[in-house]
Amino acid sequence: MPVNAVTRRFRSLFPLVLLLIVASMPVFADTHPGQSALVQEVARDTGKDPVALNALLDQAKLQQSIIDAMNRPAESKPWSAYRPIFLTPQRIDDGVAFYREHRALLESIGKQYGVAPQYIVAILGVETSYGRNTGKYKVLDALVTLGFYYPKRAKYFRQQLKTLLELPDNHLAGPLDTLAGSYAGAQGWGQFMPDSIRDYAVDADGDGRIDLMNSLPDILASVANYFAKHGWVDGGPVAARAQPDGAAKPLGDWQAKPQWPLEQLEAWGYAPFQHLNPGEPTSLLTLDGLSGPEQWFTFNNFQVITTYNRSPMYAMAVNQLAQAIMDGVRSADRVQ
Ligand SMILES: [Ca+2]
Repeated sequence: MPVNAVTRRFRSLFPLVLLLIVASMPVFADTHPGQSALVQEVARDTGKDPVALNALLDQAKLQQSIIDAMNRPAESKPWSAYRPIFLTPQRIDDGVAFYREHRALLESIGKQYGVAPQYIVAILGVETSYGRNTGKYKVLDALVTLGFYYPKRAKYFRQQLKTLLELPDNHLAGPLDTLAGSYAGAQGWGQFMPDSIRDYAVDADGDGRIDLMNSLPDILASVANYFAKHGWVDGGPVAARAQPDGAAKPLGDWQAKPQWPLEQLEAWGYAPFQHLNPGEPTSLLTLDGLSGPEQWFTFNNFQVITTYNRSPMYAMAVNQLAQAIMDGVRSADRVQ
């Protein structure tokens, strides 16, 4: 046979040979779609053992209840209905008691990070009722379900799953397959997602471990550090009521980022109830209150709270809970 005929013969067999080689390789079937690609990335970036990573993911389960929770229509309650969920007498009293019990620690962390401690307490109050409801879903199930089976937000949650797998063991409250959290995979008293644990959580008690479930210093300092890194201004205003006059200029949608100096809004017919720096960068927020529309000036620190949760009602609830807690602490101080 001429040489080129042999080559041709071999070429014609080549796909078959390739098929035989591939078929004889061990088969790693993904338990979850896209699992092996993720494992390869994590192993490449961290040097972690792919066999152990696969074993972790193999035992994670798709939970339909997590997808259902994500699909529940976003609650578009007016402020008049949203506020009473968080500003309950119980939550305020518990916050006052928490503040007074842990005052020295709170005030020392507040000073270190330049963040008013009542705002740290209010975040814990709104997120988990001061650590009472940190979530019952397995974090691995939540992030596998949303990262692999929830196309609408898969990109974000796959990234959170990747970060979770990449975190050093001493950044978590326990072994990865035992962690519990919200249906979205948020962990601890402050409900940190894995990217936030990686970027903002701190080991404040110096035991070499970041534990957002069991170490109060770690929990409080991590929230304070989150705020500080997002630009909290120590002593700066958060929000203040505005009184529009009859001819107040109508403004467009509220923006989290302060848009105008306060004096500009005053010139447009919105009067502050209290003395404030006229140059303070401000946005104007309208909420549907119990007795009609409420106008609020919102400032830089309000925007910082919205980095924790984008909703302006969330930020306002944190702001008002923080103030109610501080009022309660001060009146308890006066009684003593
Ligand atoms: Ca620690």
